[in-house]
Amino acid sequence: MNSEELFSRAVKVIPGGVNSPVRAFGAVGGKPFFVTRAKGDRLFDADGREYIDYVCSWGPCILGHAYPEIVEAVEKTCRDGLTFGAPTEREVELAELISQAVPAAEMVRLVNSGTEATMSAIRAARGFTGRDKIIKFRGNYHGHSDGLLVKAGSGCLTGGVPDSAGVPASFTRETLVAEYNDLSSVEALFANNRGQIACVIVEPVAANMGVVPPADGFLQGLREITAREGALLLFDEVITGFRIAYGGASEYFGVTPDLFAFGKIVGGGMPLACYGGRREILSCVAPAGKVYQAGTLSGNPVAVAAGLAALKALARQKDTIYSELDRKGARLQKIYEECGIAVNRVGSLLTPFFGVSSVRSYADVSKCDKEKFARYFSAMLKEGIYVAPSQFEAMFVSAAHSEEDISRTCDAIRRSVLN
Ligand code: KE4
Repeated sequence: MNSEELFSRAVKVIPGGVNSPVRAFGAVGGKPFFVTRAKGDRLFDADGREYIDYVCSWGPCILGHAYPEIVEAVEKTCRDGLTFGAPTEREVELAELISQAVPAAEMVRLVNSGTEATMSAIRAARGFTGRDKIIKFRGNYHGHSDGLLVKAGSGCLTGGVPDSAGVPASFTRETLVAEYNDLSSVEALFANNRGQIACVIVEPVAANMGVVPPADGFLQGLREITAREGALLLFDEVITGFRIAYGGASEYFGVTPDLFAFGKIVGGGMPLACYGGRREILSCVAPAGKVYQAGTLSGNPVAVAAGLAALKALARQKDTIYSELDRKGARLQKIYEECGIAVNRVGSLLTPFFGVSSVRSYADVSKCDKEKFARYFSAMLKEGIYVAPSQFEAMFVSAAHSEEDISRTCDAIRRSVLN
């Protein structure tokens, strides 16, 4: 079956025909292609087309698709059983590896998705502080748990519903919203909710309203304000973790939060994420403490094997791979700039913004020309280049993107931004 036929079949049995809204091409028109396989930086669809892929499954595939060491680890592990629901040595090894990469993550708990990781980290923050309120930032996306579907980014922003139906007002009453890169908005919320805020959750590099880097001093400011107020700082590193540096954003920016959420890369492409942080906080999590959190497949051997293989490969290459990714990202950024397109980049994460001259905040993002983006997206797809089907997402460069493919992409960008 071709993609059109598969989509007609899918919409009859899956909401919107997809298992995650942002895949549906809703913001760019047309219907999604269906993938048959992927290898390196290439995706192949059911219509016989091949694309250079800059979605990389929304971040996990930093080493490229079907990375041999990860595939071999998964194949080998499967043969000894898929899941036990009992502890295994390799879960301990992965937790130790994450903690070695990010020393401030003294303890970690493995879960199955970024949503679970942020939701659970917030519960730990509330359990540890005894406080109920949290602060998030407009345009940041932290997964789809009820309390975080407030002025959210990513697919919520793409679909024009930054909140969500089905979430009772009482579930979001404790969620306060600040403005990204605006410390005064954070100070004001603390002033009006003194002693009630358990944590501030932030994407250390916003990537779900397009890429918006933290302004100088923003993250350090959050660190100082939360420490002063007795609140915890939670870095949602589901995208930035092991992406912008082997030690993630806390290494890259030199700011240490109390709690972390990791996902995507940490699972090597399999459903695995984790939350972690200071030992005294994580010691509140059951069964060590009274903050309950659980999961049938948490730490399952196959996903852990993929995560271990991915992190070991990154650890082995960490002195070269991140500078290489940064250089490739810079090549793409340069072309957008030469074409007069605003572009933000941190390492191998970047977003071109259409219809605006610069983007430093959610307010800037909200002025983007989404129709111009949609025309650019379609033109790139015709060139065989697949970028995220939304102005409010990131481009991800992987180690598998060859110089030749980057050059081909640059040529495609020059032609596609003229639409
Ligand atoms: P998951 O539950 O999708 O594994 O992770 C949620 C999440 C948490 N935190 C951040 C910073 C995230 O970016 C995400 C998920 N990212 C989106 C893309 N921007 C996933 C793609 C999708 O929703 O299909």
